[in-house]
Amino acid sequence: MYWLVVWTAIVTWCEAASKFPDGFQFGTATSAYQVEGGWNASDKSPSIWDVYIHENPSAIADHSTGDVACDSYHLWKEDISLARTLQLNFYRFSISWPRLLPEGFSNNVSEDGTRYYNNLINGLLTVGIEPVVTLYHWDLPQNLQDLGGWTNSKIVDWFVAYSRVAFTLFGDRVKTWVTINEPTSFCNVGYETGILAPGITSPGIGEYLCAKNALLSHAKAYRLYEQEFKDKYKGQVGLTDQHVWYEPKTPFQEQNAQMARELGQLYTFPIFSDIGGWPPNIESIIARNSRAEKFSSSRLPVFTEEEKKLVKGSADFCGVNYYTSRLVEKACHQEQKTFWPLYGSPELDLAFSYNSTWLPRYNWLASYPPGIRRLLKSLTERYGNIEIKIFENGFGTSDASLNDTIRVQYIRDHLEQVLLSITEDGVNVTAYTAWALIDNFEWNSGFKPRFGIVHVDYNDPNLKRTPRASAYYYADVIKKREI
Ligand code: PNW
Repeated sequence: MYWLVVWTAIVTWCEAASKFPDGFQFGTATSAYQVEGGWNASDKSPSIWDVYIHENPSAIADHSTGDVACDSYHLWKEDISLARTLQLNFYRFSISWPRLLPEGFSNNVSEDGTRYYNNLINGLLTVGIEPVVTLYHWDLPQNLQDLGGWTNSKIVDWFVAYSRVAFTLFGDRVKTWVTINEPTSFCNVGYETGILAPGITSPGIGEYLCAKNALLSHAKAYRLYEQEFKDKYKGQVGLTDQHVWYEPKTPFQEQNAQMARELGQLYTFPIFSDIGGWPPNIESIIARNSRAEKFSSSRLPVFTEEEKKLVKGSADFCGVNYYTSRLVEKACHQEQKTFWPLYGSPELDLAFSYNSTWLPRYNWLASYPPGIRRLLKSLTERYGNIEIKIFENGFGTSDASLNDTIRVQYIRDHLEQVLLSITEDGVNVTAYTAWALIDNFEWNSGFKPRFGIVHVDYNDPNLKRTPRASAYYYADVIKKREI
């Protein structure tokens, strides 16, 4: 009898330990340029990606374009039925700004664009899946780029006007809004190194102008929702950034790892810290570097007190996209300190690498599941009990096969760490998102990397979608709510 009681207690404890709490939500994600196609359908105007890719075909590994991609512009019903088969709690997709507002400005709202997103939203809701909508996933209207894009402070007004249109049209049904996806990615690759659209190379200047304008755009859109829509629609608004977890390469590098983590907070600290504004250490390092380089003021634009207040607290959740981790050390050679956030930091004089045991690895993506737990813990230690939503996590392969055991393992191992964050570390993480629902256009790597839990046959004129083993695995996790 005694043993039976002990045994039942152990079983119950194990079950509780492997179960996700009630209310925890599982979803998958995609983004407009990566799946929609229909690049010039109806009155849609070109985005910076359409222009960049048509003008620089050699910038893309397989010289492909997102002109057709997965043709979700026409095949959205198929995507919904996949989401339904998987019994997703939510599906995260993005609105193409130039599809909804062909002139970039809010004077002209596209009827076709509106219809397309209404169909998608209503279709998801009909099968019981929550639409989670990203307003900006890197496809800026080209005409706004011609005016400076994210380096022009006027973008704040343009973005808020666009947000107002989206909140007005879809806010009765969309309850979770992501303003901006991964400013760390598009500000750096777009305006620092210039390796992706719009291809502006302005290291140390461009990415910081973009950073400040992205934060203000997000915050003003948040305040708009808070003031004019929240009472009525009761939704949540936040931003999601990509986070790399940094570990010291040797015990002597602990301080350097901390500085890398600090720079990784460029978009999180201004929103969630008590004091607001840029992370102070980073602000002073950039000011010092700028002085040494004979600039008359810091390359990192300052926040006024009013702007700090506007940004501080401007989120109902903290969106986290996590894929990989890095080891940090002082850079010895000039070429080591390039390509923040994956290879090094010119600003901090740091070089990054990965541990050869972090497997599987696909290009930059070295799998290190403990990194997500450490990241979540450090965010919570730093900013208190904030709600965290993991809005992207996933693995790419060059192998297109349906039997993707590597991806199953990657998702399982990361989910396990997320669960430990909840049960052991008390982190308030409420959502997990597998990137991606379907194979799609992976930016400058073209169609070769497969990130989908669902395979897309690009040789088939109908772009047939077929669930992989990872899709069945994930559906089972969602159904049982455990790993
Ligand atoms: C994200 N990193 O980009 C994007 O949001 C997606 O559009 C993209 O397809 C996906 O991840 C897979 O690459 C990232 O440096 C780019 O760790 C770089 C990193 C992470 C995500």
